[in-house]
Amino acid sequence: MADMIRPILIHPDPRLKKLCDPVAEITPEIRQLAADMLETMYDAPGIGLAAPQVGVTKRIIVMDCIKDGEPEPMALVNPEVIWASEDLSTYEEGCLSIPDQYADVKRPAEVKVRWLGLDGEVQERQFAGLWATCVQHEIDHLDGKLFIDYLGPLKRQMITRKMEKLKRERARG
Ligand code: K1U
Ligand code: ZN
Repeated sequence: MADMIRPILIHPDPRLKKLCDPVAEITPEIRQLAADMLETMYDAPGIGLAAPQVGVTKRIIVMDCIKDGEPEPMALVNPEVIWASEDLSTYEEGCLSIPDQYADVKRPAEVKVRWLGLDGEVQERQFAGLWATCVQHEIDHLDGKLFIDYLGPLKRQMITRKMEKLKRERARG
């Protein structure tokens, strides 16, 4: 089947708050979902995307943090952080489910992640820089956590109200 751009859910949505289910087996449906997610991410455009953002509450993320040069699309099934550095780094994060809102978030500067590849092989890699920020942001999505959950309640509430307004406007057409 041809790859498909799927609609991205906008916060607040109960599917973005769910703990996602592990993937039991790499099937053709899982491979198609990963391909659709990459298509959706590049179209947005974004540097990452998690399955719940397209309404599928399974533990799958895609990423490509290469700014210039050859694209490096990655699909990670059941990703888990198995090591995190003590040193932290701050990045002004955005989210395709919270359009046009950005805020500084502090996270471990480097993380080692284990996941299942689409070939069914277990893989491990240490991420640094933007890749480390992005992979942690995407794994948070699988645990129902958004970058605004790291902010204070007033800032979080202000952004949530803006998103409710945006959704009302989009619904009116
Ligand atoms: O998960 C998402 O919502 C995707 C998000 C990932 C992310 C961005 C910044 C820090 C951590 C994680 C995005 O891709 S937002 C869009 C974005 O960052 C971007 C868009 C176009 C060019 C470059 C970056
Ligand atoms: Zn996001």
